[in-house]
Amino acid sequence: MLIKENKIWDIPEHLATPESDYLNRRQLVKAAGLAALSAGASSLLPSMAFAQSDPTMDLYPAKRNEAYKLDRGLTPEEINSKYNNFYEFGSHKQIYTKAQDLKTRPWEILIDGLVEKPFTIGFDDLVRKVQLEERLYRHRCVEAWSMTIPWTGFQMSELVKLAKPMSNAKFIRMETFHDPKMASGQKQAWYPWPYVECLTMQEANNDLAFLVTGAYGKPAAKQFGAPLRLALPWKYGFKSIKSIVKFSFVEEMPKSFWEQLSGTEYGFWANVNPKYPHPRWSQETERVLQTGKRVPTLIYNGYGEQVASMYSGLKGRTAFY
Ligand SMILES: Nc1nc2c(c(=O)[nH]1)N[C@H]1C(S)=C(S)[C@@H](COP(=O)(O)O)O[C@H]1N2
Ligand SMILES: [Mo]
Repeated sequence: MLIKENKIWDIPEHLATPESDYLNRRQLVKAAGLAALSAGASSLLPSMAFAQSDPTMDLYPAKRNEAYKLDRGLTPEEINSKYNNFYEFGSHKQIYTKAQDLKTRPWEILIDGLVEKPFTIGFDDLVRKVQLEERLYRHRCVEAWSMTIPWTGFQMSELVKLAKPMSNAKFIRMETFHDPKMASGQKQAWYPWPYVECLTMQEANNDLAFLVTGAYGKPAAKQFGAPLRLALPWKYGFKSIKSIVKFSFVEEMPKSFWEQLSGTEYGFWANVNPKYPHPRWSQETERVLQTGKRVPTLIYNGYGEQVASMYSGLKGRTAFY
């Protein structure tokens, strides 16, 4: 969480290049196949071996939804896959090796609380009940670094529809698996496991709220929070909970994992805003992974048009920490 004080640069020319120039999808898929063939090569990504035997492989690559555009290049897969936050496997950034211990099948998801009828659904059934698409999203961690990712997944509103919530449901509380034998980070008893995150019903039904099943044109690598994680690009990254096993529809505002640890630093809303510093560092700029550059941070991470109206009733800092 150490932040270096750097000069604010303008967005360099090469970052404004359309992402299509950065990543030709066909080439990428071909490269992935070649890398998998040359097994043993140190450059082989752990995600690739996994993807070969994945039961949902036939669903990839999903069609890209062109409505979701980036203002900067895509972060290369080998950078994204080796710089992650996934505290269940440790509190450093190089957890991709440990994260390979995550067992992603069978994967049962419980939908309960204020719904017509609680139920459990296997991930492989769920993924075939929804419409998968690819979206290019920005991601802004509260630690002031950022990246861009080609996620594959489905709109969270589809899951809400399947759940059939009752009219008194106001929030959705989500939970990550809890298995300290598999995930050694969960042996650290001072953390309030399991990881919990929450949204209002209105936020969950916003078009931008995206449940992720894949990345880079194939099923999600374990370190990305396979087989099902959230992507909320207008909020700080910690809201985008990984490896979800439970969605509970509730009436009272739940407390998240990070809020339990430090409520003044990681509040319920956690909407990106450069004007409101984290109590221990500025949020005015962000380090763009791989580029070595800092760029100005945008309010709602640049997604204000789609989300700002949801927060018109909240005053000042409240909506941001
Ligand atoms: N279950 C769980 N979900 C999590 C985290 C975590 O430690 N555990 N870290 C969060 C944080 S702080 C960030 S920035 C993103 C990181 O996602 P990435 O590793 O795919 O970049 O996941 C979020 N979701
Ligand atoms: Mo984060």
